[in-house]
Amino acid sequence: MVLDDLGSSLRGTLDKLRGQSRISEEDVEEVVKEIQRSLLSADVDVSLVMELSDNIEERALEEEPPAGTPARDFVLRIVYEELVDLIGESTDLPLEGQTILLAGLQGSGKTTSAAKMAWWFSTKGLRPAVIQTDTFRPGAYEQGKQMAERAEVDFYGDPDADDPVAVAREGLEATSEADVHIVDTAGRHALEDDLIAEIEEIEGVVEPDTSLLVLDAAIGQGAKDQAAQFDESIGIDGVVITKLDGTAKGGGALAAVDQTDSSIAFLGTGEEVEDVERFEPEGFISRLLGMGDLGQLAERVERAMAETGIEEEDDWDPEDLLSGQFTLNDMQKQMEAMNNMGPLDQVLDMIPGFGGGIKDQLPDDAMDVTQDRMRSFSVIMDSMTDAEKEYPRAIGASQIERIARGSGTSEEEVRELLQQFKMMEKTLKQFQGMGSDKEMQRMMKQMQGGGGGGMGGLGGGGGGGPFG
Ligand SMILES: Nc1nc2c(ncn2[C@@H]2O[C@H](COP(=O)(O)OP(=O)(O)OP(=O)(O)O)[C@@H](O)[C@H]2O)c(=O)[nH]1
Ligand SMILES: [Mg+2]
Repeated sequence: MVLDDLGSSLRGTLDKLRGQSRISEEDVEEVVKEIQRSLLSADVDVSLVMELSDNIEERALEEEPPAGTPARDFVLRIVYEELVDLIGESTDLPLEGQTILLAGLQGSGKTTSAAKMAWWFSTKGLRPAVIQTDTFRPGAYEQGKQMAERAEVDFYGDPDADDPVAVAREGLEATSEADVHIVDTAGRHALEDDLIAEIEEIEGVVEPDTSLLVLDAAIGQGAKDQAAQFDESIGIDGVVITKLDGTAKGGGALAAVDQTDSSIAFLGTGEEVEDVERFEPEGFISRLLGMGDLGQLAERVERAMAETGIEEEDDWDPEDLLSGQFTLNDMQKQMEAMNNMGPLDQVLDMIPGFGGGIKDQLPDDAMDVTQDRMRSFSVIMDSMTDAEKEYPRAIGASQIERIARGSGTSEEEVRELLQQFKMMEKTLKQFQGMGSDKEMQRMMKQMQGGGGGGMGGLGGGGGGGPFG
């Protein structure tokens, strides 16, 4: 995937900041250098890299982190925001009738992408048609026809024609019953005047709603000039990056996005018509930075808060689980909210730093709170004082008796709740401990070499969704 390497190296650098509350100039420099290295090795345009890193450096040094925000999170957010700013939203393609024109050099993947996109629109309930205007390359008609058949979409082409503009005109008429028209064009080895002239003419006849530039993921610094040329002649609204299933990172295409002030529409990830993804910047960058799926997390938290009536100012955040101030009060809120968010192990997946199987090391029963138990826990906590919820460790036998009586439950159930609380607290503490590099390395070593020695208390396997 694009920029995948950036994720791992950058994550390593950022993890060094874990546990620090202030960030030094040297730290910022190191992070910025790492970002530069990664982006450059992913073929991202040099001037673009410089601009991006300047912005990150400036903001990291000048902006004041919100109170209580760890340095790592603060920098992570800046890096994230700057990348979102650079890459932007996915190219707007409404799910309705429209005409899309594909442009690009020879072999960039236009014909394949035309069929893929047609297939994609057909999965959305629309009726697409592919129009093959490539009269330049022998075999183009046959290839386009076969791809369209595989995608099970309408197709128009003329194997004997030699005027692409006429084919485009006839194609639109012949496929007038289709909703979405995708017009494929011929490519050339390099940017040549006749290619530009031809596509300008086709554009004039087709009058596309959207013109997409198709780029091979392996494209390097040449992307910028190509994008500028096509943008000048027909106007580029978005980019399709193909062959991301190969080794190339696709970073070069970002220059085209920047140059045309456009965005990425689709990613091609294979030779079959189904090997296509709509580009999603948030999930993409979140994964890239090892931040879990930020967009999805924000959405879920929002929904959960709406459903449980937790007010915004309560500021409930799954990351509180790792903040060290875990109280019964939190547990009550969190359990309610999580109940609406789905299984705890899924929620943990979305917390930065919790991916990569770390949460699989949680003991099964730490997460094992069934719906029924949660309900009874909630009733029990309603009979506790605020002080008791803040300092559950101070709850003694006489209070247990009172709480059981007040909530109509048994003392055993109250003890069970306190037990559960301790277990969650302990587990979370363990993960907070992993924050420091040394501690993490020590645990990793034990896990790898020691036959599970040091981690002996922790069972493997995530365990089924306890809250679901
Ligand atoms: N692995 C992989 N191969 C792809 C992808 N997209 C296209 N290809 C392959 O790349 C080659 C060129 O793709 P085409 O779709 O023919 O490219 P084009 O831009 O139409 O080429 P011209 O019509 O000659 O300009 C073909 O062999 C495709 O199978 C992709 O996402 N992944
Ligand atoms: Mg083609």
